[in-house]
Amino acid sequence: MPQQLIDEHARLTLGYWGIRGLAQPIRFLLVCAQVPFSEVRLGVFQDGTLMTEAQEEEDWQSLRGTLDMPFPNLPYLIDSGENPPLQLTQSNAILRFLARRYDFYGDTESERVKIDVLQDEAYDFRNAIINTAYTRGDDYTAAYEHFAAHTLPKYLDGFESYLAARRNPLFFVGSRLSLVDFVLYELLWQMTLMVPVSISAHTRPTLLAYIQHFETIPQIASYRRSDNYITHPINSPWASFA
Ligand SMILES: N[C@@H](CCC(=O)N[C@@H](CS)C(=O)NCC(=O)O)C(=O)O
Repeated sequence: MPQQLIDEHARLTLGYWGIRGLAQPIRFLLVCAQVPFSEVRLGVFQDGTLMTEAQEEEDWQSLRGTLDMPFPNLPYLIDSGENPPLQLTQSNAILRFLARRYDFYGDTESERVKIDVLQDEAYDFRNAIINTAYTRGDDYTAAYEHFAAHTLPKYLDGFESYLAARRNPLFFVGSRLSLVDFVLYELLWQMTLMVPVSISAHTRPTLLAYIQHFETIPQIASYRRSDNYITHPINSPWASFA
């Protein structure tokens, strides 16, 4: 049985592994929207202890069979306030749905285009991170070195110069939070741990200031101190970078 974090005022339920992964930007968005949500966290027992790889797969397969969705996957979101309940998968579709509903999708068509481009750029970046983080065994060292020397600088330099050229470099689009801030903060924060020198006052000061500002947003600051906040694992516990 997966861990259930029930908020009795919630009409939304987010299902995912008990890790940050693809769900973390969705969690940040809901927290900033101040919307109550329940969570089903797979791979974790109710008391918070981790399951084995075999147990977590069994946990997911038995839940999967109960989901009424055309493409069952993790993360999923169920809105039981709709009739019939709205059920959706695909992390980016979930983010866009919530961003439209809770006003994190820009103010103009030009901003929405920028958000869409950045969301896809971020997804490419994440796939590169994941390919490295999940390279297991002896191959990890070479994969990591290649990532740190070639792949990472390409993405981080892109984001650094994009933000540095903006009038308001504390947000990726416009002058307020949009869905891409939840996605990009998560990936940039991860990089401060995976490749520590990659974002610092000397290397990429605009990205560092961006991360620091995001963490001062009151809802984010209090979420980071809460019991439900996951600091680790970022990826599956059995990944090389977890
Ligand atoms: N494109 C999908 C990818 C979803 C995905 O790969 N989910 C992983 C966890 S990060 C999973 O374990 N899915 C369950 C499965 O593959 O059966 C998304 O963005 O939501």
